[in-house]
Amino acid sequence: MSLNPEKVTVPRPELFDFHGVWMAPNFTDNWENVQKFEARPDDILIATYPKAGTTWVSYILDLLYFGQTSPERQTSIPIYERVPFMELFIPGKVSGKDLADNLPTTPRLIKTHFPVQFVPKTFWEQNCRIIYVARNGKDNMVSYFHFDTMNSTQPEAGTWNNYFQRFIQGKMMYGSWYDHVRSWWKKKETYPNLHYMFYEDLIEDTQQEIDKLCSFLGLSPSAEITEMVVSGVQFDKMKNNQMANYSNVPFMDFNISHFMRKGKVGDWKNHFTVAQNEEFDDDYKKKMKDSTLQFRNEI
Ligand code: PPS
Repeated sequence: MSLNPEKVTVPRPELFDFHGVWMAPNFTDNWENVQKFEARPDDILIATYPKAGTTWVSYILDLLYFGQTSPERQTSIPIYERVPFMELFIPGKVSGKDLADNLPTTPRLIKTHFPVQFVPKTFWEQNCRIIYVARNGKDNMVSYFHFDTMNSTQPEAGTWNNYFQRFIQGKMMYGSWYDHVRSWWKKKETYPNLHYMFYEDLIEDTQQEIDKLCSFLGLSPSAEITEMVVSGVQFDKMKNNQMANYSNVPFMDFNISHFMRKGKVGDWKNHFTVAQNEEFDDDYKKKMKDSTLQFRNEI
């Protein structure tokens, strides 16, 4: 039985060079409006390269802010409506920007995959808090590959070998992972309201990462609430939670792969050949040599 029975397959988009970043129309067609987004000082932007843990952190924030005050939200509003995807523009659907504009909550939680240079300027002007989540490149690539196989709004994934090369070349939707994680990391030097966190740390010690998030956000939840959040965002809970697992999104074919797929660090070992691993490591050293950013490919 299909988990998302009203599945719709749309023609796969082609990537094109958009201000120096590989993108596709669903994320650029509303560019002018998105750039004019009017951020409020209490807006919180969750920024990631795709497949780095966006949904996980979005759900953590949603529970921290609204888990107690709006319990009905937990059973009736999918995460992608609670935390709109700012630049998403699918003809015939409400745009991410409009959803974000009309969010009734305070704060408004907003998702983006934009590289740092694409973020609308009001977020900086309003000194909004921004949370960036990064994931090690190997697992990020594997997760993205499976996502592209099952999501017809993404470019065709093709073979794993081909995908591996494309990732290294940065010819992915939202461009180079290397540029993305590095330039957001650099931004931290000049923009203190940016909390940079890692998927691997969240896996290793979810509670500790939530504590750090709370301290960044100026929240002091009771031990009971923290426990409720930690338990509510465990992988299996989210995988079985229809409001968090994307099972009602028509463009995703769960017969191919699930959105909540494995949720692990080190799954790349089941995909990378020895030669690919060497190639990745050699190339990584060159590309990342000037950055102080450190990733863990295993924990
Ligand atoms: S997206 O489409 O860019 O918004 O995807 P994103 O949410 O950033 O990333 C999806 C990957 O995150 C994993 N995930 C989790 N891992 C552990 N615990 C929890 N709670 C969790 N929630 C989401 C999800 O399974 C995807 O990773 P993979 O490796 O494909 O399983």
